[in-house]
Amino acid sequence: MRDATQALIVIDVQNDFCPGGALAVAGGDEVVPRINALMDEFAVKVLTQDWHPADHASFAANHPGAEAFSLTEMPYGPQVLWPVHCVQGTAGAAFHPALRTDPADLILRKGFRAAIDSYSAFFENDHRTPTGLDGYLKSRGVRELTLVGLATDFCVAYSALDAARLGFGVTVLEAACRAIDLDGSLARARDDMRAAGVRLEA
Ligand code: VGL
Ligand code: ZN
Repeated sequence: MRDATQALIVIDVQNDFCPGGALAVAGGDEVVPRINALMDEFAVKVLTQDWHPADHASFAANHPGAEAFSLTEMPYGPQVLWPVHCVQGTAGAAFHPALRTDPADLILRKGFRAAIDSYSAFFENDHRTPTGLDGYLKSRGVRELTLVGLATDFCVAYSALDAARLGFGVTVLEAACRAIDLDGSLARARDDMRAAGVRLEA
């Protein structure tokens, strides 16, 4: 068991990101056994949940004529338009049924404002609106984070980059992550994470 300065952050292990889901990540469900085992190693455990209203601006369906996986410009910068996914209260937004959720100390929901997406568990995509997770972790004395989950190149990477910027020591366990890999996004995310001092481990 690691000490209470170390937290496990499990990003978005939800049905819509697993095979058969609305925004399925290849092998997304394969991360579950490793994550379940890791829960016993950490004193502090946080799960995040992508949690969008049906009228969310990140959904291509809410931009007439736009294709899923195309890019648009939002007031806060470029934004990928996704298939409708992780709508609040739907089966797709639920955690993978085999994921252990009972050991979690905190379940943090993000992306619940219609006008702004939130890949990171720390800040929405304007890089300014906080989710509150930084304060939660620091007030509990956490200094080191281990990140796992979905997807490596979006919500995991954005969370890792913000966490490093906020002063946490950050490790991403890549074997317990899976990527979307849209137009080279995985290679870019790995480069960005390494450059920010994030440790990438198998
Ligand atoms: C995610 C795209 C859209 C993720 C969430 O969890 O990586 N990706 N919403
Ligand atoms: Zn989303």
